[in-house]
Amino acid sequence: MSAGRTLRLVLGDQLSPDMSSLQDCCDGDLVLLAEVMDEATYVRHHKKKIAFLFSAMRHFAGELTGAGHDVRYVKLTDEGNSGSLAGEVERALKEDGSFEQIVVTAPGEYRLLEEMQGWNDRFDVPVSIREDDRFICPLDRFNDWAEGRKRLMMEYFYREMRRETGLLMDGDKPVGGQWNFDQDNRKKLPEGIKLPTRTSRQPDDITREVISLVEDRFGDHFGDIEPFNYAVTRQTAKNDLKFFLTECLPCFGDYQDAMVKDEAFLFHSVISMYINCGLLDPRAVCEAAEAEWEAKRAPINAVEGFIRQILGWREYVRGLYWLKMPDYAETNFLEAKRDLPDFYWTADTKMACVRDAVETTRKHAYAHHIQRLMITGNFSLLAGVVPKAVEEWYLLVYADAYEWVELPNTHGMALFADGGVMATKPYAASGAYINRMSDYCANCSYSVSQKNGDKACPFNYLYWNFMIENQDRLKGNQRLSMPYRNLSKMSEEKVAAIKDDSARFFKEIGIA
Ligand code: FAD
Ligand code: DLZ
Ligand code: SF4
Repeated sequence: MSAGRTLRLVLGDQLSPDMSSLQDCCDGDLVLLAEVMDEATYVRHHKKKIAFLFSAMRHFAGELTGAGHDVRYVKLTDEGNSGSLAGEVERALKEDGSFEQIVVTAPGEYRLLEEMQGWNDRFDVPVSIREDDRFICPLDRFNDWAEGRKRLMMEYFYREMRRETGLLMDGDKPVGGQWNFDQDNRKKLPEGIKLPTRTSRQPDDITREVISLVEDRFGDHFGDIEPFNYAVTRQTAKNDLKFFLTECLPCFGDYQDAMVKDEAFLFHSVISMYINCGLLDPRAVCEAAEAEWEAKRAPINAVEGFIRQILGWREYVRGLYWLKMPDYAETNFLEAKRDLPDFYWTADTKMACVRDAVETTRKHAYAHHIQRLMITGNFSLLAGVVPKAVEEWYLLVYADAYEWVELPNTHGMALFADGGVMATKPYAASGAYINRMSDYCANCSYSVSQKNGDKACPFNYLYWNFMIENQDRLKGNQRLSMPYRNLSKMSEEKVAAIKDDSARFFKEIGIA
């Protein structure tokens, strides 16, 4: 039996023509997309993130219309725009009273799901919220996997996903004889190595119009809007993936953790914003990478490393988010309470590594994983910045950020605010790690080899200050037995110097 005429709401990160809310779309149905102030400002998103999404939404509306769908597209500046998604659903229902149901694919953020769950009471027609089927692992499957496990280790989840999808499998064995080639993937970038040349593209008229709109309405948000170089259509996103597969994937594994001043992208794919908004399909991306290995165009450490990020980490954090929310966001295991330093917005800091990570973020609404985890994330962890402030920063500065993926990565992986649900120990590191993986320290005002004093690299004393401040909470962690043994051997003078340097530094940066 037909459900009758249907209003189908599509969100800005749901730009996939085959997803659950559109699968049974038929003649007479209306697809609604709306640019609304509520979504553009619930956090003050980076200008480039808003421009990217609005332009991709407008192009997607064109794609749907071209495929024969009836589309109602509400621009931010349209007269009568109510400013909210619920308001736009309400307006569409009022203007045409013949809809018999509303269908939507579940959003990627808990706050919006909660709101939508109340829509059945708000509207006169039933609202059906369908599972987001653009992931490889359905949520029920993740929950089954998690059920009864003491520890939710990504690595074991990933192996099950490999078995279930057959990706990089030879029968029931992993190809190459190992599940994980991470130990091969920690090389510093050698001098003189040629980096892939990324060409720039000219924004089309739609993107130009959106850029003006964003400058006009969101001009005081963080970030540079131009140059604007991201793909905003499915085809151009596929072109970017192709560029990655041919030009970057062979070296992706080796230099996955490397950092270089003024080189934002290195051998990374820069496709997270496309997968997360629906322009690329995660399974198709993994299969395309696997084909590169099969054709002997890319080595196993690169292809396995890349597929693990998507089939493993991406699916894992999504499952974990929905399993643990809403309580997950409220924990603060380390009782961190300092403010987020101003330099997260201004990049005005003498720390060359932090300055580069923030500048990259400001320019591109992008930074690669190790910058996010081991520079800005590590700094916030060591400095004890309150998780909510750090999470808001990550959610608004990156073009790929939605809470389902941002929160576990920030709250769990970077800040250890979940007390070890995601990571077995905090990713705390001193300047030595950053020096090993980057060229930052050679051009820094601080000295990475000095441990104390006002010339010393702040990461060095902040690392030990972190261990001291969190001794009661972390001493029992087996994986931290070595640093705590070392701490116990430190002289009182050394411990006092660490505390003094840290206190002075916190004062200097305004977060004492
Ligand atoms: P590549 O390095 O080329 O990796 C390939 C793909 O793997 C990515 O496009 C992405 O889809 C996936 N991937 C890699 N690592 C992760 C991960 N840890 N979790 C989920 N997917 C992953 N990623 C987001 O998509 N959105 C976020 O809001 C986000 N916030 C983060 C916050 C912190 C503190 C940290 C440490 C990581 C965060 N990540 C986030 C994960 C990762 O940093 C980005 O996915 C990656 O940097 C995107 O760049 P890329 O496309 O060039 O990725
Ligand atoms: C991020 C975002 C922005 C900036 N603007 C819109 C918008 O105007 N309309 C819309 O439908 N979606 C937008 N989004 C994406 C939503 O915030 C996203 O769908 C939810 O956070 C759930 O993941
Ligand atoms: Fe960063 Fe310290 Fe190196 Fe400076 S010396 S770049 S602060 S790790």
